[in-house]
Amino acid sequence: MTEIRTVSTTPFADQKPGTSGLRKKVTVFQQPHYLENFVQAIFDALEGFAGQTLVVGGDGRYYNRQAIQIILKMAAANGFGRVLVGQGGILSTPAASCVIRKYGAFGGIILSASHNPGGLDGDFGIKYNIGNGGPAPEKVTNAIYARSREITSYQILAAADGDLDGVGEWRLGEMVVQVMDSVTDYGALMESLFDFDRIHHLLTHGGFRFCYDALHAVTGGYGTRILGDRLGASLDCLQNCVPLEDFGGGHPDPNLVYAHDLVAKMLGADAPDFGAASDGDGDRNMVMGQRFFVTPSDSLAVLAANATLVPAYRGGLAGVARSMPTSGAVDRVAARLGIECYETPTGWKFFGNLLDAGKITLCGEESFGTGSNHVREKDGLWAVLFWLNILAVRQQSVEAIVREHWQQFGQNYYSRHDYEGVESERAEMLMAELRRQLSSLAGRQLGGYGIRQADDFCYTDPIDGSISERQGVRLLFEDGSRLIYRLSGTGTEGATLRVYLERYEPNIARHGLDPQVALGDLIAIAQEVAQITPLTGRAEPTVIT
Ligand code: VG1
Ligand code: CO
Repeated sequence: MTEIRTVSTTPFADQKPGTSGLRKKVTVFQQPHYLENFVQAIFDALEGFAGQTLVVGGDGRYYNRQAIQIILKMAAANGFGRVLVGQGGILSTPAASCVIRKYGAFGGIILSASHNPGGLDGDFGIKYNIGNGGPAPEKVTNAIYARSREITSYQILAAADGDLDGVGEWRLGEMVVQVMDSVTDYGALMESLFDFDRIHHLLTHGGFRFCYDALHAVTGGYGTRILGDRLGASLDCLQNCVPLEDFGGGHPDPNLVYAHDLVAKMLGADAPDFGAASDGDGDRNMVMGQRFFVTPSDSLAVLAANATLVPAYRGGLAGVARSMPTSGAVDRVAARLGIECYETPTGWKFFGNLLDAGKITLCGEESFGTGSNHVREKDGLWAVLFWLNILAVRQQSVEAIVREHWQQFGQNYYSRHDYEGVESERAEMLMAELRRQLSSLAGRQLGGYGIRQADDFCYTDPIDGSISERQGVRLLFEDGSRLIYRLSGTGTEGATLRVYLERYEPNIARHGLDPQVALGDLIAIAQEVAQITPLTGRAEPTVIT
């Protein structure tokens, strides 16, 4: 007989989910009852899951396996009927979303701190996704947080750990645990969207050279199986594709700073034609051509403009959406196509309603996230396949495609400056000071730029009417340029100030400059208005993307 134990506990005050779930140091999660409290708070915030299916998987980082064993026993004790878990505890974030949808699960628990470093000294994270496969909306995360503040006990089955490594089924009390191959369902979904024959031909004929870097994170297995085994990419195209619990000591964040091996290769003399990387949990992507970087905002716009070249989107797009700080490049494509473009707060959870209602087909964020209605998460490998499909059809270089795009639509120069690890109080003070100035900023001239509007972004969900306030301070200039300030909701140490800069350039003769030069005036204004150096003590950003 397996016994359900009710364990007494006391609340932790810091279990408020951020932009994408609860993220903390591994050592915080390892405290007695810490993970259990949060998982019980999730279950307590939900209704009607008795006998239903839960999906569980993670990015394979340190503590993934231990956490999954705990979650399985708690799911059994709380009355779930079945848990689908990825083999070895592995499911990329988009694969988890795919599995939740495909099998009509009640929801899913995804274990990931995404692009944050892993290992004993690194970060861990957990988030809940609802039955549409997407991150829980704010009303659910708020309920989970509220519950975590008053929790007094949790329920867990007294049972031995089970086998996560063999595909198959076993029982935990009344509940069935089904260990499933981590790649099969997701791979089949990709094959249903893209022209795999054409991509296979591109990768195996005509000397096209390609490099995919999994940064030793979760997409190692997905890349090897889908790009390698299925699409014929040779092994030397697949770099850092062995997933490691600590990501090999690296920072699994696909950008110009952290994806250094790939970037060096793509900027080198003998660069491949196409390079791409994904992050810790497989939902982000970076795309590069030969000695050419594609900004994520441009990537979204190029995918939207070329969508009908891909089987899944041949019939056209219902609409598109981007997060507020993402550049307006995709807005111009939407205007040309005569479709709606929605502007949402930062974080994928805000796209879910628009996707469910069929208002949008593609969406994306400046933070290397792009996705579509095929799942309810952003999807790194999907974006790579989308680009490969376009390249296979157009038979042009990445640079030629992007430059042609700028000729047609103009170029939205864009950059994000991050100030990481700032003392929280100083960062809060900086934001408070900016908010205090808002009313006096509108109408002012700063270094030749007139401010048309200054506000704190507030979003009303067009589907359910829910309101999300204080989503970022915006300075909108007369010429369409924008400056945005917000604090990160995914960090685990101090605060990260993000400054987003954008300027539109219609003149072809001025395209393709170094964005830091093209945005020079705005960068100076951004530092001046927010008093970044005096208030944070930082002369320079830590990461520029
Ligand atoms: C960051 C990004 C945001 C993204 C979020 C989760 O959030 O800016 O666009 O949705 O990470 O991505 P923040 O609050 O730190 O700016 V992931 O790949 O970490 O799940
Ligand atoms: Co991620």
